[in-house]
Amino acid sequence: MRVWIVFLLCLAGHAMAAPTEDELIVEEPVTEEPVVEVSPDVHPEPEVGANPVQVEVGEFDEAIEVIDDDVAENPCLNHHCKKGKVCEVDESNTPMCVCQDPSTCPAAEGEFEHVCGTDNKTYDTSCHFFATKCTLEGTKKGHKLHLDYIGPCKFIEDCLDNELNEFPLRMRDWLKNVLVTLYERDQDNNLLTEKQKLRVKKIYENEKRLQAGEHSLDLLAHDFEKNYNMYVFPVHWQFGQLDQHPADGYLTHTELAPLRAPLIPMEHCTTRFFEKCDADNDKYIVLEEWAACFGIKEQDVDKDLII
Ligand SMILES: *[C@@H]1O[C@H](CO)[C@@H](O)[C@H](O)[C@H]1NC(C)=O
Ligand SMILES: [Ca+2]
Ligand SMILES: [Ca+2]
Repeated sequence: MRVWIVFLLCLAGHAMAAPTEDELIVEEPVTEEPVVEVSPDVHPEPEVGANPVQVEVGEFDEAIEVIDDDVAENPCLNHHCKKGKVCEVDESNTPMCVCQDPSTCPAAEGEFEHVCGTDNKTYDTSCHFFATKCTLEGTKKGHKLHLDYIGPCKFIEDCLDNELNEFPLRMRDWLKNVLVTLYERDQDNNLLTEKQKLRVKKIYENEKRLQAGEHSLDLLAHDFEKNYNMYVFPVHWQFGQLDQHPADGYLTHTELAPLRAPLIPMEHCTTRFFEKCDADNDKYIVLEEWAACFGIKEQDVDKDLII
């Protein structure tokens, strides 16, 4: 249970950090300058107003392109490549993206930068991982290789059936608490849209709401039964947060990564849970599958709730 709270605090920390960092930039633009150098492997700075879960997306999204502010004569300066690739010019000075040599990736500053691939191999940093994946492009091995989780590969114990059933209980409660925390902190910075705020307001102001904290599984199950309606929106909201690249109603492995990757080392049922979520086993999780995973009834699945 404790790990969920830590995770929540980490995410909430991001939400808090974003505006503070921005204020610093506004007040002291000079001190920020040396850090402005942008390269594909630098972790993107959280934007003000970005959702904390979303903030992490850049780290895992293979399709996301890094925006470089410098525009100059070098055609590469304005040419964006996806993760794992760098820009090079050919003989006619035309920019093109080629696989990055993993040895040119900045060295890891610590074990926390290591990532574990679905090949159960530890990569020094996500840069090393994506550069390696790029060199395997077009091969079956490369197609199957994904970033599995944050941190070095480790032994992850099997998830037992009864543990698997507990997982959504805690995750649902956690999603609800993330939203309420965002709402509480959202007085000035728009982490939520007006529509979303109204929906969370109802949860926030409900006196019967189970407060954040450690709760027994019995209590969580009881609360879900009694206050079912409070869980419907948070489950939809999380789907919308993840389904962004593109927002097409399908969650890919890459889109799920910002939620899944940090969770796996802490919660050994994560992988099995999301595998089971893809009920028809087509590698995509659609809203209906997602909602069912969290115990939301079919008749309460509503695409309009995501907006
Ligand atoms: C993955 O690697 C770790 C560390 O090397 C090892 O302990 C673990 O058993 C491996 N897992 C699988 C499924 O092979
Ligand atoms: Ca999508
Ligand atoms: Ca599916």
